[in-house]
Amino acid sequence: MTEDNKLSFERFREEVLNDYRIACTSRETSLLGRKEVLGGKAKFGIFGDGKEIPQLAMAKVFQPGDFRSGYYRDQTFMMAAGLATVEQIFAQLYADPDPEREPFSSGRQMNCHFATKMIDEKGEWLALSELKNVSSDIAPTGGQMPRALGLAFASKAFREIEQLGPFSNLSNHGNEVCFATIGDASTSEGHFWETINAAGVLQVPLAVFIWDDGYGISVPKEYQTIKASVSDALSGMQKMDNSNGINIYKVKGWDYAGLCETFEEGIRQARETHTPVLFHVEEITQPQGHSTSGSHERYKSHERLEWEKEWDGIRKMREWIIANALAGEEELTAIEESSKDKVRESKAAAWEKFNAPIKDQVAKAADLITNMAGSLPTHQAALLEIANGLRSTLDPLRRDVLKALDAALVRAGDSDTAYWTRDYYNDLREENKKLYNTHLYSEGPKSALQVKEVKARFAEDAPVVNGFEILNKFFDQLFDSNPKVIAFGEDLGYIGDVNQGFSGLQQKHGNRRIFDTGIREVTIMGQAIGLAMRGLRPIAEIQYLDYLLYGLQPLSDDVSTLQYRTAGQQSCPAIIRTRGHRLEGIWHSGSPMGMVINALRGMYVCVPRNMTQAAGMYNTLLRSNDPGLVIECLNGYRLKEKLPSNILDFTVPLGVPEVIREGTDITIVSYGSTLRIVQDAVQIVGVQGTSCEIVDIQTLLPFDIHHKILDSLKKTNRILFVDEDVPGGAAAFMFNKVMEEQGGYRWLDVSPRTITAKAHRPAYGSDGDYFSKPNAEEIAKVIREMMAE
Ligand SMILES: Cc1ncc(C[n+]2csc(CCOP(=O)(O)OP(=O)(O)O)c2C)c(N)n1
Ligand SMILES: [Mg+2]
Repeated sequence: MTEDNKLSFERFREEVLNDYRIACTSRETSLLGRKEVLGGKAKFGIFGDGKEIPQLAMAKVFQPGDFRSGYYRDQTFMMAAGLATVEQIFAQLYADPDPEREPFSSGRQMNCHFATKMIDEKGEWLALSELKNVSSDIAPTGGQMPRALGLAFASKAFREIEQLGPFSNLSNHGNEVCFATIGDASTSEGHFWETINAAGVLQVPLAVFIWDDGYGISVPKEYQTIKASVSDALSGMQKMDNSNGINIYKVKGWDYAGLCETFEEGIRQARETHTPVLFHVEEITQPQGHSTSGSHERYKSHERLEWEKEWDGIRKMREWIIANALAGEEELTAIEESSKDKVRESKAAAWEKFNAPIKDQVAKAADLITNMAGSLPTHQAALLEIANGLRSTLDPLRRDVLKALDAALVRAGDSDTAYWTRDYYNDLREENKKLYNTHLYSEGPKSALQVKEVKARFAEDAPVVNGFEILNKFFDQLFDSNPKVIAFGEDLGYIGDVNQGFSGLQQKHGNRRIFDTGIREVTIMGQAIGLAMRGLRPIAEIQYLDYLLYGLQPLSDDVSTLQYRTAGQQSCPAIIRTRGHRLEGIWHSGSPMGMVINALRGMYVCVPRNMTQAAGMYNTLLRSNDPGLVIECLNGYRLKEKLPSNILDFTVPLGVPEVIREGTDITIVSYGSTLRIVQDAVQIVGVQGTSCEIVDIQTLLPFDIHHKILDSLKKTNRILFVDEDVPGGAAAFMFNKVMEEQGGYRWLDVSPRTITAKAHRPAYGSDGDYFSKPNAEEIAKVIREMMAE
């Protein structure tokens, strides 16, 4: 052996032993983690035992700039990539809300749901091209796949859109690969198939790692997958020399050397040629079963359990190290022992640090209550019992402190001696609010609510054009001025969307920035998510509001929760554009706004009455980090509107209703297409002299943040909420907001009403519409009744 050879052998040996150490450390983390849950120190545990070896290999090819979109089995990858410590993993297991100690979710997510910081406190993107990036994990199985497609697709955008060249902080010419991990059973989800098909069509650097342990909780893969093999089932998607498609590899989960080799080859191709790759990693085990919620002895055969022991990846890696003379028995045993010690120490440190602030709170609260007891003889015994109860609580939590303080304050009433206790109680309430109730939306300068209002201006001779032409002119100027904007959807590219908002714009701005997609709403949303998380500004279209349901899951589970679940470390400023409310038939005139706003807390929901307002809302959203849904009026594209002269610069503030008709007798609150029906009704009652004030709420989320509706109600003392949703839908939401939150009930002379569509979907044809949706005559009748009451 030459000196050089010796050196490289020694380096190789060290790398392997270091990997072995990480594998042992990770395994011990899983074993002790489960014990912590069963012993009552944590509520739930799910771990990556059995998946250690492939994740070591995966981490080797994961480079700065790359992204991971995975699921709860990836702790070994996180450790090997230098993105998680054992102490942090235990901090998350204990739900430590401190962002320093639990950097993935500040205690908001279950354990092994990882993330890395992508934006700073001001909402500016970090230099992602230099960082190893982990998009925040979610629990819904397969939910990581649409996002993974989008993260990979962003690389394609950065490589192919010339104007994005200067953003080297975000991408290095699109060389970044998105690593998606998924379990064998989760590949049964439609999300998986839709993603793989789209990736194969689009040719994006997506690398999918399937951890095949043969089970989805208790259900074996024979019940999940054709031929019980996802790679066999996918084989027709294999890329050929003259076709698109994906590269498919099969590799054994215990074969350390084979895994390293296979991943290196597949990832190299994905990085260079943007060919998606799928690694079917078979023969993986689950030493402790699925999670702390069950035991796999209940559903796995004796033979299977024995097989899992024999084919345990760490055991196989150990055998391989010895067979290749990289280390001996003794050296490996020493590594195993020291790994165990390290995990034990880290676990203890995490527990200690998690408890320290709570212990302080317990001590302070108990002292305050004890002091109060001294000056309140009638309640002394009860107060001392509360204080002592708190002091002797085993493993107390923040809520125990608050419960004790609350109980003590109830006893003390408004006595002066309770002053400091009350003060402390209020401080803690504020502190806990910060820990648990922040970051649903963007906070700070990138909040959509911080965007300054700029009013639309109209020249004296402003042209009056069709609604769609307003949008078309707006999008044209937008694409001229903002290189980060990308728009896509079904029929959006070549024909410029079904209502011509983008007509002619693909020809002008290029098919890399404005393009058609397949009919696949889930992954259209995924593309939007990935692009937005990587610092671009996607406008993704759902062709009709009725089909938003197909894309609702990623918006609800992923987009809407992202800022909250990362405590503000990641943002997804995607804009989802759709059209709805009123046209024809069961699936082209829906207005399921209650469903939308209940599913999408964490997004803003804009319901513009015309296309000018829509443009202003797009402008507002584009200046912020908040994700938004904009629902254009399907029957409004051919209505005439005046073209503003500052179409790219004016903004519609979110959460600020507009009084579009002043009146003194009754306030009618509505939005979108329904406003035109309301206007007809107002004409009818006007004949009899009733003066109606019409308020356009403009956005459902946020809703009337300055209580402008209350101002109107104070004047008219009558209020009616009208929309086209089902009974109890968004009209009930508006009613609740004004009555309860704004205290509107105090200003009522007659009982408030809602008018909605019928509970069934709207029937086809003009009569179907008239008798399914609210109509002008019906609204007029209710107004008359309210005036007579
Ligand atoms: C949409 C959805 N359905 C059901 C569940 C409950 N669930 C959590 S994990 C799991 C099984 C997943 O199995 P697999 O994909 O093979 O991953 P593994 O846990 O075996 O690594 C199920 C059914 C879920 N989290 N999300
Ligand atoms: Mg499985």
